[in-house]
Amino acid sequence: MRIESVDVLVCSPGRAFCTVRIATDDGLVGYGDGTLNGRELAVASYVADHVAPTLVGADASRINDIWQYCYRGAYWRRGPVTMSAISAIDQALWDLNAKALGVPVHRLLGGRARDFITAYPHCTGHTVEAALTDAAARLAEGYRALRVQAQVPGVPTAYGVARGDEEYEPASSVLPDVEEWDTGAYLDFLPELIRATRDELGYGFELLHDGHHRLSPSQAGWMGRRLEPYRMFWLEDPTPEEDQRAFATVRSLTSCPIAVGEVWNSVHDCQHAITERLIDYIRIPVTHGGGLTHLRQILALADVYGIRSGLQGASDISPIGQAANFALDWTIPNFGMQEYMGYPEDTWRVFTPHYRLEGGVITLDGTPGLGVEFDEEAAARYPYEPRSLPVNRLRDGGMYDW
Ligand code: CS2
Ligand code: MG
Repeated sequence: MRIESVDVLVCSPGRAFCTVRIATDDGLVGYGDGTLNGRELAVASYVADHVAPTLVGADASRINDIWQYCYRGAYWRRGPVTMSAISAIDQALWDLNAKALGVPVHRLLGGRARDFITAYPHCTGHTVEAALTDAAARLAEGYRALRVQAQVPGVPTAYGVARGDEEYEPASSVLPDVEEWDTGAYLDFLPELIRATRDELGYGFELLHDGHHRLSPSQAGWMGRRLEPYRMFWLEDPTPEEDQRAFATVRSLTSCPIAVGEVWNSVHDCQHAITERLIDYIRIPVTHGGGLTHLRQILALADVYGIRSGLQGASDISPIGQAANFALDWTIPNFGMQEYMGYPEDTWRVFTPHYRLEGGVITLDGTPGLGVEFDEEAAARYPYEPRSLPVNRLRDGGMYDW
């Protein structure tokens, strides 16, 4: 099981994905997801130009050693590009090793700790009414947890809300779109949206909302207090994530549960937030968090502090990365919730999943490996199309967090 090749395949079936393939001299192949939305080629270059040549000839069964070689062996550590690159390699190795043994990856992680994985979708609309219609339709499909977002009155384009009638996709233009942000309008609006959701649809489901890094700690505390009567499952990213200590202020002001982590990449990004119990859910996806090998460690630390998982599952995590999330969701003791945003139709012409999402729950069928097939010929029919995430400016033109 010597590594013969490490290749990167970047394609755009409906949206861009960066996939790493590792092949061994005995004919085994494993795939991993290294998609970093809008920065796909940076990860591709990191893997292809800097790491792939160093792994040829390595024993593919030594996942732990290869992880340490890629992380500890590099002087320049951490960060989204590096950790997504390491993740893609790590996922490909878990996939390959599980295929070699003829078992799903979760069996290598000790087996299932639950019968199904609870998933939440995105419910959204240009008005409160439209968002609630969407939410009601998802409840009718069987979902028992919903993320609800809607257009903020007075803010022309909002995070989580599509521009026209098409599905929402944040990276939708070649150069970054400039969006406009108004914190006051959001502070006025969100408690109304959440109140209307509970008034209209009741309390028989878990309710989530993503603030997308846009409040100060005191504003977040103010907001959390206003949401307390509506029993939120979580308020996500109330403040920018890089300031771990800011969550102490949010915590001191509200009992609303807080979910954070989709832009963290390493245990060192969240060590303080975890050990000081500043958050309730940790959202680092396998794809951006150094792979199964590293995220497992982060989730084990979180468990010691009573923090549960809420792994990011936006459309920019490929179906392979999602399956890697599920391998952990199945096996950890501290599972909380799994995001499942969904994919454009064309994505399914390249990726064939063996997981099922029905009635708001995810199940797997026992296929060896991560359980997602990647069709390289089909991928070649969808050449890479670069897309950027938007940027945010305030009304006065000053830059703001997106
Ligand atoms: C989001 C993402 O999934 C989420 O909660 O915050 O949609 C995020 O905006 C994208 O992953 C950015 O690429
Ligand atoms: Mg988010």
